[in-house]
Amino acid sequence: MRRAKIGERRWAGALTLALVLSACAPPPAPEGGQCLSAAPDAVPIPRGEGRMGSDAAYPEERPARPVRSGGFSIDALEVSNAAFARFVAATGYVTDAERPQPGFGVPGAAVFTYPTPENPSWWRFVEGASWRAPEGPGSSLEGQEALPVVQVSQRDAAAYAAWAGGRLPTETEWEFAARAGSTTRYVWGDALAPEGVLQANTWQGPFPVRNSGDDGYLSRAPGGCFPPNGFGLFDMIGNVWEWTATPYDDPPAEGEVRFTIKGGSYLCAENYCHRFRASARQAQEAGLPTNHIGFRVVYDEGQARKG
Ligand SMILES: [Ca+2]
Repeated sequence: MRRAKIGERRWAGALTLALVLSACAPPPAPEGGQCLSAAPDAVPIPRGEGRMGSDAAYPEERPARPVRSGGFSIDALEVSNAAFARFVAATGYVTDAERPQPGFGVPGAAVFTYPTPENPSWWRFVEGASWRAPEGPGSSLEGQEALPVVQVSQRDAAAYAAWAGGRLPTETEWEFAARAGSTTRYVWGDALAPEGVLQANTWQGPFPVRNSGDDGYLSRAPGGCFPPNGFGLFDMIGNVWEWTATPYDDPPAEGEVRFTIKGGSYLCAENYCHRFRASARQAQEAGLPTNHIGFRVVYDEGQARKG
């Protein structure tokens, strides 16, 4: 009974976000559009000192502070549908979205939907949505093997990571890897679209009513379609948010544990969720899968990627 109430509350929160709109001109379209044809090996991240957080962005990113991290390897790409399918085939794992959802009593997950005057929310619970059908019944993974897996809970992501021989990154590890030593506003520089070229899969146009797709994608993109960061990691920024192992609330809040997600997604726009930056962070309830959150895996020294 208590679980149902938690579920109702979390969904009510997700579904009643207010619309915040402002006018902004999208940057010019990128050129090329070359994507990787195969997933690279995990990338070793050297130990070192860096910065974390920001005093010049959202309050939750404060304070800017020095950190030491590195000494692990991290997937060069977000975990793909093909990789997650191998995990499920090998283990028989059943994801949280494939089980009855708290407050609803049926399997399903949150799906982004363009708002209408009748329904101004952009997150809707869709019965039957899961990693196999990210947008719900009628959607599938056909032709989407290289796209990042979504509709996975934090538990699902951690289970995959363990099977793959690693674990989810902490927030510090993730941000250290994403920055790759950069100190600029974005990991690629101070301009969102240097020389007119967009550097990540985000949203162009006024969110949530119109996505111009100027970056080439209206939704998720295959891994590795945008330039890598200084460590050779792709899509740390944008495409899908990424689960970490770091709880968001300190001390823990009442109710379901919320974890920190990083990097922003294809739904982050200049006028809303300006979180396509390494220090940006957001809270996500551990058991709430959506179609804009995925993950990648880190491997400690001596561990090798499996699967
Ligand atoms: Ca990402």
